Amino acid sequence: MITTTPLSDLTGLYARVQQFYAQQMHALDGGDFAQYAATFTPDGEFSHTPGRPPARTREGIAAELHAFHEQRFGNDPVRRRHWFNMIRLAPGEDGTIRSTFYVLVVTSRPGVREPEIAPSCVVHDVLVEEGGELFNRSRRVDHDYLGIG
Ligand code: SDN
Repeated sequence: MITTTPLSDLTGLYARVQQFYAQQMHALDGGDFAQYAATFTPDGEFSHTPGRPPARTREGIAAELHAFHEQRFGNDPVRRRHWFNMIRLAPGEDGTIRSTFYVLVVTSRPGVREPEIAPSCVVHDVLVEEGGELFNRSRRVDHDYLGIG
């Protein structure tokens, strides 16, 4: 069964979450890993690829992203864009917000017109509001091609 929170209760939060995600992913796709990590709580946890240990704390998350990009792409001049869609919010009794959504990662290279579209993922976020701002307490990325999620 599909249950929905009344739209009037969700519209403001939905717009805020979308704006939060846009700022967060512009930071990531722009290569500013420290700014991306700062969108997590100080003790935040981030798992983006099954098999890699989850990164913890802002310093740990930024370091993991530097290491991953270095290992995966080295000097390959890729432009990556993470496209979020189908965001489903479930505000909890405890004040946290569970957010589940789809992601396609689009990778382009200079001079190559057709981008690569992979992986296709489902992301499970726990968001919290602190001092009027949203933060990720955790993020787990499941990859469709691995049959998880
Ligand atoms: O931050 C994300 C990510 C992400 O950082 C990813 C990374 O590589 C670094 C939010 C939502 C989704 C993602 C998905 C990925 C994919 C992952 C692995 C890959 O590109 O192969």
